[in-house]
Amino acid sequence: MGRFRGRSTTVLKPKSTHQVSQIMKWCYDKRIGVVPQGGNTGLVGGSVPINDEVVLSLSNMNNVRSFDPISGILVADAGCILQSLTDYVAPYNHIMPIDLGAKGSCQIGGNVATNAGGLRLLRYGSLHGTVLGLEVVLPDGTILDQLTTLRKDNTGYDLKQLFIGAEGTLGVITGVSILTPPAPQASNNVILALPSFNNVLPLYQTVKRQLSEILSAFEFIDRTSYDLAVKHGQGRALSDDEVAGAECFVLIETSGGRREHDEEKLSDLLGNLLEADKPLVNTGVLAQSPAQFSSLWALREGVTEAVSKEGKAYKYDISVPLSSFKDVVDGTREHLRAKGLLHDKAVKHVLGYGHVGDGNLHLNIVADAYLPEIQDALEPYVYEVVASHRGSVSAEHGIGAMKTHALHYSKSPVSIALMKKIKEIFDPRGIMNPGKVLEHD
Ligand code: FAD
Ligand code: S2G
Ligand code: ZN
Repeated sequence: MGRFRGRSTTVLKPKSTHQVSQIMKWCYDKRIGVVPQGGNTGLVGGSVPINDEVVLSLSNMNNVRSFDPISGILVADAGCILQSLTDYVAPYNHIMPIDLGAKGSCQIGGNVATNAGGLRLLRYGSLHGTVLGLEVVLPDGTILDQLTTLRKDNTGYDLKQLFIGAEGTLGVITGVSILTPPAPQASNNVILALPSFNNVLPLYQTVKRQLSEILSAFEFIDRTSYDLAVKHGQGRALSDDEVAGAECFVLIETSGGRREHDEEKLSDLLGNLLEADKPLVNTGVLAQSPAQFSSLWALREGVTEAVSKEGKAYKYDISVPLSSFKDVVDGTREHLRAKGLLHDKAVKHVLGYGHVGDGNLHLNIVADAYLPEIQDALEPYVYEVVASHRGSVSAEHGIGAMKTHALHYSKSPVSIALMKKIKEIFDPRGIMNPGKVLEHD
């Protein structure tokens, strides 16, 4: 995403696990740094060399190894693009347990390496639960074959969990075994315009209660996010007067077993919301067709692209209590205003959107240009705000190169020391994605 540039001289694109093993053996012996690269959609600089490390791209390892339509267990090369796997399992009436705006480019190996969250985590959980096994090439070239398709295997330490979210710092993921859920018989979505952010929490409680098992996504975008998405052609879900007076928006998705049943539940919900004495929402648009279903999602998924078209983005992917989402966005805006940085030649917008059910806020600051005074105003300010809420400085995008200095805001010295011991065990020569996740002593 623009901010991170490397100077690598060599990109290797192996076609097999054996070739990855050969490459790692060579680089281990020669003490050459290696950066595993998937779709390069990461947002914290994890897939970009810091110096002249070799880039090891998994793009040429993109075959499905097996799929069991009964269990839904898929075994695929790490370089398979998420959208390709989604298309592969669809005819079998299965879906991938993960969905994110980068699905057209990101690879399942990169998703696992970053423990990507995304739009379906609320319903299908994290990759720590859906990944059944991994094949990993260790820094010295050893192939660790844990590519089990067993649902249960309680035999010793669950080593695969270490590589989920390790961001390529412990080994190269070459194969993934993942449980894909059955495709819902019926999916629907609705976008709701809220007069006040304060209504999001009570709305979330109402929606969880009324939709219960069919609720599969509950996404939030503030007014600035919505306006930028519309400005940059990411869809126009609501008319101007439907948008008037809206402070923020919520996108709800349902995925269930019977369309009539789900639609009845959704219509009842919408009716109750709009007829309440003190309505939590101004209005809502229920998707009436697959095209409209997609366009509602496009608006939410398109915020990232709209932000990058609007200017230079400072992105903070944080976990904080839902009740503080708005305060964190407004507080950051006021902090920048107090520093005299809120004007067209510096910071143009401060906006927030994200995955409500996961307590994950994407705080984005859009500037005219990357300026040291903006960076200095934002850090450590944002990280201290997150720490004051006992939140996480990285909810789903990882640490990469961008946040190594901020890890201590969310992990204790004891935790960081143990992580360094684990890194030492797997990568004693420090060739695996050097400079990412953990700071050098
Ligand atoms: P890359 O960017 O290539 O690499 C990411 C990290 O993983 C690097 O550290 C790299 O070294 C390592 N890596 C990659 N492949 C391997 C491998 N095979 N073995 C070992 N290490 C490897 N993220 C979310 O969590 N949720 C979202 O909702 C979300 N939405 C996004 C929307 C857009 C439009 C964009 C651009 C990004 C979004 N992201 C999101 C961030 C990004 O898409 C994810 O982090 C994704 O999982 C990265 O996958 P990738 O294949 O592009 O990995
Ligand atoms: C999302 C995408 C990246 C960003 O849209 O859920 O994870 O911060 C984000 O724009
Ligand atoms: Zn996200």
